[in-house]
Amino acid sequence: MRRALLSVYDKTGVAAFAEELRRLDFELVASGGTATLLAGEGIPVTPVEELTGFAEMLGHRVVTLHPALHGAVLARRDLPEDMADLARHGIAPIDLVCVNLYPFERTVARLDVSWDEAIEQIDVGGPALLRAAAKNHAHVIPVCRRDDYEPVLAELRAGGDVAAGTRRRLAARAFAVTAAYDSAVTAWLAGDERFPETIVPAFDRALELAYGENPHQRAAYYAERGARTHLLARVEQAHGRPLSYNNLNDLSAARLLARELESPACVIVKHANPCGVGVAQTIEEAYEKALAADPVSAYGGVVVLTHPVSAALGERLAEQFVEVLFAPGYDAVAMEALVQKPATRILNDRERRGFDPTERDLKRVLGGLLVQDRDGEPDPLHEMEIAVGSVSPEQWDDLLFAWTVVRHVTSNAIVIARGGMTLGIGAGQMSRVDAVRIAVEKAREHGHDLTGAVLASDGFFPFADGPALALRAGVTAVIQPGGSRRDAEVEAAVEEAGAAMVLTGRRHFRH
Ligand code: 93A
Repeated sequence: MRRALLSVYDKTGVAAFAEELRRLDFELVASGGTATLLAGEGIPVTPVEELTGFAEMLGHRVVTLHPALHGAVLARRDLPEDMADLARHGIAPIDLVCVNLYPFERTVARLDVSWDEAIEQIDVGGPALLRAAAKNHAHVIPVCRRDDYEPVLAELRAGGDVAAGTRRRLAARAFAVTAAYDSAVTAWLAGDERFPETIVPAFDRALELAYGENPHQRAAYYAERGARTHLLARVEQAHGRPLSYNNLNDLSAARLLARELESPACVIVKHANPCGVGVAQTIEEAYEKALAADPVSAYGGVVVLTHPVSAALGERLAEQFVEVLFAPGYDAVAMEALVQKPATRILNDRERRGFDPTERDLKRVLGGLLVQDRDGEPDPLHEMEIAVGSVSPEQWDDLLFAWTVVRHVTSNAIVIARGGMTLGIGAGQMSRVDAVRIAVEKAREHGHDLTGAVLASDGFFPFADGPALALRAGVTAVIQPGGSRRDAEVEAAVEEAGAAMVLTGRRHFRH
C-alpha cells in the first residue's frame, strides 16, 4: 500500500483530496492539525507522532523534522542500500507529500505584526519536507498547490501513477515555492537595506503575453513578490484586445509620470516616452492639452488620466486612435462611446495605494543586473537657484512642470512647455543640441508659438548652442542642472536674450 504524508496550513480542499487518495489505496499520515481535521471528517489517518514516536514539541516548531519521515521520503526505491536502511529502522516509504507553508508573507504584510509573531511564521519543517519530496521526485509526488490536487488525482485514477514529466514539473514548482518563501523572509530580514550582497527577488507570472517587443519574441509580465503595488494590481480591463508587451512598457512610463503631476493631468506615451502632457483645472482640458501637444505622435498612444472619464471626454477620446486608456473610472455613456473601438484596451484603475518611492530600479544588462534607487522623487525646491534673471510665478509653475516631465524622457532629453502643457519634446538624442532642435521643430510643426515658453534639460548644456536655439525661438526661461565647464557661456547667452535660468544642481538621465 502506498502512503501519503499531508501537512497543510491552508486546509481548503485537503479533506476531499485525502479522501480520494484513500479511495486510490493510499494510507494517510498527517501532522497535528491536518490529522485532526481529517479524523473529524471520518477519514482514517495516522498522526505523524505514531511514526516518529515523538509528540510535536517547542510549540509546533518541531513536528515533522524526524528521520522516520525524512527517511521515508528521501529513500531511493531502486537503491538496495537505501531500502535496507529503511528496513533496519522499521520505516516504510512515503510516496506522496502534500504540504503548504505557514503564510509568512501575509503575516508580515500586516501593519500590527510583532517581530516574534513574524519569526514564528517562518516555516522550517514544511519547506524541508517539500524539498525532500521534490529532490526525490523520481519516487515521491510533491504537491504544494491546491490547484494541483485534481490533476494529480486524475493521473492516479487514469494510470495508477503520476508521469515522470508531471513529477518533474511538480518538483520545480515545489522548489519555486520554497525559493520565493526564502526570498520573502530575506527581504523582511533585510528591511530597508536595499543593496545587500546578493539580491534574491522573486517574481510571479502575472500575465501571459502573446509576444514581446516583436512578434518573434516570447514574453510574459511578472510581478515582484512583496512589492507594495505593481503595474496591473487592481486594474481591470473593461474592453479591448489583450495587453501587449509594448502596452505594458508604455503604461508603466505613463503611470510613473502621471503620479508626479498636479492633477487633473493627462499623459500620452509612445515608445516609452511622453509625447504630450497636460495639467489643467479639469480632466477634459488636461486631455485636450496633452493631445494638442503633438497630435501626430499621440496616434495609437497610451493615455493615462488621473480622473474618471466623463461622458464628454469619452466621446472626445473615441474620436482618436488610442491603444490603451487608463483611468480611475468611466461614465456609462463614455463607455458606450469607447467600446465602439474594438482595438482600444480600456483599463479601469481601482488601485488606491501609492507606489513605493523606495523601490529599487533594476535593469537587465549582459549577464547581470544594474541596480539603483528609483529616480522617483521631485527635487527639493530649496536646492534650486536662480542663476540668471528673474522668474515670475507663472514661469515657476511652467519650469517645475517641465522639470517633472523631462525626468521621464529618455536622455538626452529636452522639454519645452507653457501653461501646463508640453509644446515640444526632444528625446533619446546622442547630442543635446539635436534634442533642442527636435523639441523646437516639433513645437513649430504643431503650430505652437514658443514666445514665453520654458525649456527643461535633463543634463547640463555642454555648449551655449542648444540654449541659443531655444532662446531665438522665444523661450524665456530655462531649467537645467548646471555644472558644465562652460556654464558661464550658457549664462551669458541666456542673459543676453533677457531670459531667466534656474539651476537645479541635480541631473536626471533616464535611459
Ligand atoms: O514549525 S515548523 O517549521 N516545524 C515542523 O516540523 C513542521 N512540520 C510541518 N512547521 C512545520 N510544518 C508546517 O505545519 C507545515 O508546513 C504546515 O504549514 C503546517 C501544518 O501543521 P498542522 O498539520 O499541525 O496544522
